Amino acid sequence: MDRVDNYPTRLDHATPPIPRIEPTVWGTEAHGPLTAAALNNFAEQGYLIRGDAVGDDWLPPLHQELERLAVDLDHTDPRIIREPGGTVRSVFEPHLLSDLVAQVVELDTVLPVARQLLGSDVYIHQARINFMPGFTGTGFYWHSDFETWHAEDGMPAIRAVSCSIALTDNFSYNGSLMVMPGSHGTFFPSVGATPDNNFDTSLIRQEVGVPDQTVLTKAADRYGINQFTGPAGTALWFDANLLHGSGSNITPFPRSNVFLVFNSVQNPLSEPFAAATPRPEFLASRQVRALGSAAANVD
Ligand code: 6CS
Ligand code: FE
Repeated sequence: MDRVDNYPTRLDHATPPIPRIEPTVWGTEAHGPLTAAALNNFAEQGYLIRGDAVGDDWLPPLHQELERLAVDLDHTDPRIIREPGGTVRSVFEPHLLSDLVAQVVELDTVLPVARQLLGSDVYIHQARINFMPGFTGTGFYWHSDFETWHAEDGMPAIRAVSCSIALTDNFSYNGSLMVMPGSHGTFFPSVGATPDNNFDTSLIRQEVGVPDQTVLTKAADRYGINQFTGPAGTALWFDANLLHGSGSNITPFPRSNVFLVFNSVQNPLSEPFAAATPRPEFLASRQVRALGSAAANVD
């Protein structure tokens, strides 16, 4: 039986933007800590910022864990992504490599928010630490995460959310994340087939699957651009399909964040929609195990 692809992308010709089919918010005020006003704001903007996702007391041990991971991991481990100059850019699966990061996933300030937004039990689709080191941290070009997760990982629907927790102060000038508020309501197909083993390069510099400059110009005119800044411990929650990116960091101040991507257990990965082979488990988990003890109080 041919499956339905609601978001065809990476074709050999340009196709028009596709209005989003799924809701952005699946749960209600009764299902978690976010108020109806916060949920409405997330539905409209595609993101929200919550202070104190991790308390100040968590930050020193988390920093030590980050340093340990960057040093302890075998330098050939594929989960370590390095900047062109050799400094560590990202480490994937930190929640499996560090008990402390695993505890962050299940904090009352984290897991219940993911369940409420996605209206179901959730699991970690992908987790990473982005180090964005001082002076050498290079940015991430504009993109929708869902475009990659749909094309290369086989994520069927837009029912996933990212939680980016600042582990260092995120200033406007040290490579902070930029978002186009409201852009999550439209899927922007890209042109060009996925090369084999695309992730060998896309995690350093994504070139395939990104909107072209005409689309980005129209999107920026329509939605504007907001920057995520905040003290260490602040969380940025953003919808899987929100256009975002970040500049490089030429300041002495690192911008380290831990990214936790929650996917609904109702939205398990299937075969890639626009790639020859699925990406490895550390980039896109196919082990759908509902997080936390109590089953979510949502249907
Ligand atoms: O390819 C991915 O899954 C990752 N790439 C980017 C630029 N953001 C989302 C995700 O972590
Ligand atoms: Fe991204």
